[in-house]
Amino acid sequence: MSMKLFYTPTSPYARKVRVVAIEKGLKDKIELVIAPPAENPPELQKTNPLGAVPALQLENGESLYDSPVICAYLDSLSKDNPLYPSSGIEKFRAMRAEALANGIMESGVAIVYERRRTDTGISQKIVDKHLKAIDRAIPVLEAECPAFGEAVTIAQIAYATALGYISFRLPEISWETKAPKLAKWAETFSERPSMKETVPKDL
Ligand SMILES: N[C@@H](CCC(=O)N[C@@H](CS)C(=O)NCC(=O)O)C(=O)O
Repeated sequence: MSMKLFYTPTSPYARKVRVVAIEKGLKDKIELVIAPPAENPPELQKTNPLGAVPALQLENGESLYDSPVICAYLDSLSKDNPLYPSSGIEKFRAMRAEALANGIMESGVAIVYERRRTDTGISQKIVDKHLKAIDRAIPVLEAECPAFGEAVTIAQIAYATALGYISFRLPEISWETKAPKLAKWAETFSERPSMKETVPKDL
């Protein structure tokens, strides 16, 4: 029995996990199962009571969520290509980077959900709040990216998948024009097989 990853092809959190799995050489150990949360798939809800993707079912039937927990677990499975520094302030900087990327994803997803609402009108106040958060986060990534080394890290994977989601769903934000160094780095990073294999697409 292999591990099972419940995911959707558009979830940026799930993409982060899938990129981690590929970069760690664990792809063949994980069965990918599409589980759109809106359809209330019982297997997903059994694996993650919150009903959100990504959720990972381990070989012993135990489950792990949410995405930072899954990424850290997958990283721990092999010593090759370590993605998280093991100690010191570096470890917490990596966790902070992942939190920042997750926040960008949350704001992006919130804007998309808000715009799709049909029950009441769109709350421009909510949309603006999330747009501003993304606007404040992008310069932080722009300032950090020149220090990225050759080795792939969780910060790079998290940033690349967060930015990929914004480009996919909210291209009008046009973060690339506001952060040229980041745009160049992201373009190069997007050539990695792990990124190419996980490009978001609607079902
Ligand atoms: N903090 C979670 C967020 C996961 C999340 O919000 N996933 C979205 C899809 S992009 C989802 O499943 N939403 C549906 C729901 O929560 O019911 C993580 O990092 O994994």
